[in-house]
Amino acid sequence: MSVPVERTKSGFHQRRWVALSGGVGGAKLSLGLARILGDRLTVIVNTGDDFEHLGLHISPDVDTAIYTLAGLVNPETGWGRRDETWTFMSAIAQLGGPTWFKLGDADLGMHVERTHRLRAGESLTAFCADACRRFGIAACVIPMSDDRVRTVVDTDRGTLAFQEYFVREQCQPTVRSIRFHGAEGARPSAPVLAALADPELGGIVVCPSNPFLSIDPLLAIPGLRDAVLASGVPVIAVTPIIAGRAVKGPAAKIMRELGLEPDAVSISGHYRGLIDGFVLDACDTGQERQIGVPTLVVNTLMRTLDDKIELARACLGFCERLVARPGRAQAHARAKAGS
Ligand code: FO1
Repeated sequence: MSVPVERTKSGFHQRRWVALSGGVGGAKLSLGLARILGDRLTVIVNTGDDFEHLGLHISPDVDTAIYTLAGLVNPETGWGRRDETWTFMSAIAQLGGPTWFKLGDADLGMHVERTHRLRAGESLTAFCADACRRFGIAACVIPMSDDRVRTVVDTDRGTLAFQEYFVREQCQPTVRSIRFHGAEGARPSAPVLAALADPELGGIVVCPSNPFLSIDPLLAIPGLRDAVLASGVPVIAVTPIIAGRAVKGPAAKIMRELGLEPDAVSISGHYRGLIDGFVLDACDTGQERQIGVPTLVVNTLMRTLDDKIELARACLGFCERLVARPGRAQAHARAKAGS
């Protein structure tokens, strides 16, 4: 059954909405939200995964968001572009260069142009806005900051830069801790702060991205975390764990390594003090009793576009039924001090 895109103007359309997102899982829900909200959606994206590779500035989660919203993403991987060719990678391999991080030919255009424009003094935020316009994306995709933040993973095989851990080592090392270099001194850009302080803001949706690797880098930027806490609108989070397993990626493995049970209760606990509501999967019915905020139990697995739109609509409706808890900033500070 096809889910109708909103035709009549419901409450959703009167307001603006913010999604906080990492890579593939976050982009899927962002696409559902974008189909309903169009230019009333701002997606604030993790840049802790960014790195310099082969002389290029790679911004994987931002590109995943842009390609997904533009309908250009590779449906098999969830990252990179569909119908990609790999001549550049073959040439690098022939010359004995590094091939562990795969850059397709069309994708390469994004990295080359971005690197060139950043070196010419353009901000990452401005480049993303221009790319969105050129790809015909109505929603705003904004990097969390124009300042350099780099996720590093302390493991049993030493400290690894994020992409070394994630792609080169295939998330095999055991994680001991995760840090976000530069986050303490980083500032959210003006568009990030404007989106979070918009008087028309209806709510903030924390996408089903890996909380530890993909959402924590955003929240580690003090100005961004404070803007979310001060927003005065409901904040909800969607679980990336279904029946004890991550839909994609190493979230469940990392949780076990950090001494946490990989379930919805732990994920909601991780966001304690930040969120006013939590969305868990129907497979995990029963866990809502252990979650200390109002819950919504729905299908959170997004296989089709209809699934994405349906989950997005459920999230917006849930958000509209919630009120932002007064004293959220203080509650969050207490939760962090106690954890
Ligand atoms: N992920 C992989 O597992 N292997 C790759 O070779 C790879 C290349 C790649 C190139 C461009 C891009 O935008 C993303 C890419 N990703 C790749 C995905 C990316 O490393 C991760 O999914 C995210 O950083 C985690 O959200």
